[in-house]
Amino acid sequence: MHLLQSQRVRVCCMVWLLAACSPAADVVIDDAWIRAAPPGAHMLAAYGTITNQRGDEIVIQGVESAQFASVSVHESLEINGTATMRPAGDLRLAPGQSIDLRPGGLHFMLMGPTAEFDRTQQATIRLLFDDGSATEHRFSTSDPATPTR
Ligand SMILES: [Cu+2]
Repeated sequence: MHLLQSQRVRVCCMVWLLAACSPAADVVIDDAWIRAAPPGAHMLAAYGTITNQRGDEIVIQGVESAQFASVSVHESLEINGTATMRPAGDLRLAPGQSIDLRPGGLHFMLMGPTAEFDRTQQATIRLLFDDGSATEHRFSTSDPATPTR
């Protein structure tokens, strides 16, 4: 009896852990890239297509990376002919929805590399959701001279 009970507890824990981990596999960023910047650059921008493959809405409330002092979601816009950007706030994605982060629009602003960030490097960026979960995504650096970008 005692053994059975402890086994049941363990199974419950595993199910709970799996449930807590599930968002990781269900939020994907395709074509994740960082625009290459000159050595010593203080700010870099990351782009890609975020897709919510979960059955529920997701709300991205924050973004972070151990490789940068701060990461935020920005939106580029033009005001009176001047290019500027502002914080974009929370990103909400309905089930199945994708949003594009691309030059001239939404982007992740990477500020203050914690170590020299060169043009061959990759960055790991974490998305933080309103339910307390997080997903990790790899971004490769791409030279702006690349024709497709
Ligand atoms: Cu920005």
